[in-house]
Amino acid sequence: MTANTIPLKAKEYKSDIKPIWCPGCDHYSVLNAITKAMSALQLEKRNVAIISGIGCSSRLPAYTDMYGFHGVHGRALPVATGLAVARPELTVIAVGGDGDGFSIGGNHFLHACRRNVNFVYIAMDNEVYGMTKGQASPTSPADWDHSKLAPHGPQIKPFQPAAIALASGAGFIARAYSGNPNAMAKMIVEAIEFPGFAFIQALSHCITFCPEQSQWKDIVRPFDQEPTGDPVVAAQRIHGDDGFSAGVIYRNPRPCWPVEVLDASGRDRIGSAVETLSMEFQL
Ligand SMILES: Cc1ncc(C[n+]2csc(CCOP(=O)(O)OP(=O)(O)O)c2C)c(N)n1
Ligand SMILES: [Mg+2]
Repeated sequence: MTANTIPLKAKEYKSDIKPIWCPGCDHYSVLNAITKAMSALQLEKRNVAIISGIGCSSRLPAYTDMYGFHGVHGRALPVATGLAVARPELTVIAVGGDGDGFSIGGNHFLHACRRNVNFVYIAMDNEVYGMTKGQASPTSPADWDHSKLAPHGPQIKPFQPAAIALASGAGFIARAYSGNPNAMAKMIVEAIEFPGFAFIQALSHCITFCPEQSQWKDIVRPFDQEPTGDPVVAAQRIHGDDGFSAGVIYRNPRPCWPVEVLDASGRDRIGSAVETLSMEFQL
């Protein structure tokens, strides 16, 4: 911010497009938390890009007044990876749902954690495929029996985003709750300031297909310990929890790819990055 600039309020980071999320949907809170974080950091709108896949949650970029890309189901992370590699001066934030990020996009999640490109990923986890009318998702409880496609529940242990992020090498892992957008905004600020891939699982209640999630407001509580940089302690904390403790769990920076890793080896940063990504995505 320059000396004469009037500070931007959170609402000024929103677009004029009225969200079509259901009344009471917690995705509104995630939008509010993101714009509060932008205002707290006074980021210039032209220096922020929000990248999404497909889903109710993935509509979020349209509701902001920053650069955005509403992409293909499950592919927010490769797009965000490419952008963050090509334009390292930008603040890149990928957003999307639990279906988008952990089912069709699950493979990209593992490799984004492992690769450690400098961007933020906010997975808006409502434990359901909201947009397609309420099918079970990877994070649905095993006995969640509201979907006609799984009348006895999925009967599978839910995907554990924080544990999988840790095992895959993510350096910043947090769990936020939409019922507390101020705490979520603070976590987003910390995630943006973290040098590397930063993952936030944002518990975001789906009022339409999972009305029982309204109980989360009585269940979610803060982690009773500060973030750790020790992966063993983090694993114990994650596995010893029922998935409803919120806060930054793990913080352990390591060299970002490609800026620090490839520069250190004296290779051309963009050229090498494009070459490696092309091989991986078979371009
Ligand atoms: C390749 C492809 N497969 C399937 C779909 C159908 N589809 C659209 S959104 C969606 C799931 C959305 O769930 P989630 O990512 O959890 O977001 P939410 O709507 O719950 O916020 C699916 C399966 C699609 N659009 N594209
Ligand atoms: Mg969902």
